[in-house]
Amino acid sequence: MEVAILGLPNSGKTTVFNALTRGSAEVVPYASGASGQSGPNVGVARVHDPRIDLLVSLFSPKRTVLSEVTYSEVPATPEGLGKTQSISGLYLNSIQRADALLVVVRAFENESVAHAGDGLDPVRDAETMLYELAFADLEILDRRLARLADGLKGAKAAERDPIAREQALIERLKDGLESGTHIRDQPLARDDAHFLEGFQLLTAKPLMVLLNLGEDEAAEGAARPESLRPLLDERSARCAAFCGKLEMELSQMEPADEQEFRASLGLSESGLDLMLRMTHEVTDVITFFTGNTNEVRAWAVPRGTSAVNAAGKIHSDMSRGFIRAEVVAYDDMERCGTLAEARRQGVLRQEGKGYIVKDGDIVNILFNV
Ligand SMILES: Nc1nc2c(ncn2[C@@H]2O[C@H](COP(=O)(O)OP(=O)(O)OP(=O)(O)O)[C@@H](O)[C@H]2O)c(=O)[nH]1
Ligand SMILES: [Mg+2]
Repeated sequence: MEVAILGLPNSGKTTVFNALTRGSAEVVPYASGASGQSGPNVGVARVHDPRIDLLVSLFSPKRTVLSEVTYSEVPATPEGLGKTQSISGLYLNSIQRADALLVVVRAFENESVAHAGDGLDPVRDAETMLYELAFADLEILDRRLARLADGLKGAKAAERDPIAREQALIERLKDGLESGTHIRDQPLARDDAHFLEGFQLLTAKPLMVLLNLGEDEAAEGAARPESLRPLLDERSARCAAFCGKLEMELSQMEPADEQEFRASLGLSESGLDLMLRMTHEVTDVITFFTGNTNEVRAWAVPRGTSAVNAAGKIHSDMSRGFIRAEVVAYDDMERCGTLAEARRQGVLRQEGKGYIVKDGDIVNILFNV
């Protein structure tokens, strides 16, 4: 799972990136118009799903492996942003690869850090970024239209129909984008949606917006996304708020100190946990678990994944030689306490290839190669 972090210059992208990855990428306020960063920052966050503790107590494994989310910070080019040229070339590719987008919006006052626009205005900045994403897609679609027009020139009669259909689809998507409707929010037939996946359009991706609050507002986190409601309500984007700078400092402390400090500030959930939860929600990912005395592990897969595909995620041999899956729901396992008891109570189920894995399932794949 990969999330691209983007936003206007000095919105706090690197700060948030560090908070999420416990990283130490250089945080530099740009003043002269040149971002200090030369390429994307890439780092990994581990998803601390508390349910894994139950498996650890069941199996006492040699090691415990959590699922991961990769965050990459996409640098902004100050001269381009807001002028529809920002997302292009090299950076476009790294955003296109991502499974979801996280737009960081500046909501902190800091006189020593230059503003991308004219003074502090999170709603304006969020809107700018939404337009930037739409413009990037318009460019992708225009390039495709030009290719289709070329293709039409030499096309035989039988080839004309599909080309014309695609042209009509793209024109319709463009109309929507031009009036500010992201592709994610445009009605699409299932076939069309599937066809469009190959284009890796930015506004088709799940979107999260993070208000980067000032230190003095950190405790108001939960209430602040309200200000973005009018902008995001009809846009199926998720919004959260925290103070990136504080979260970055907290993430670099020893866990015990971090907890104590967090409590003293009146902060509950960490910024990292909040973002990971939101990332799983917008990408519609579920977590299943595997366990034995060697390793306990959490796996993130798209909702709707079948048992045989889940097995393939663990190892290709397991899907090739799949016999069946033994499955216990997390709640049943918690209640029963041991696998033997789960078996006795009949909640350890035998499932076939087509079983749709549920969030929290504890899965043991039986296979033969
Ligand atoms: N007071 C305050 N300052 C912050 C906060 N978040 C970021 N900053 C400061 O803003 C400046 C820019 O932060 P970065 O995280 O480098 O911003 P960026 O979006 O990565 O910037 P570019 O990559 O240069 O576009 C730094 O000096 C940060 O310390 C915050 O929550 N509060
Ligand atoms: Mg940066």
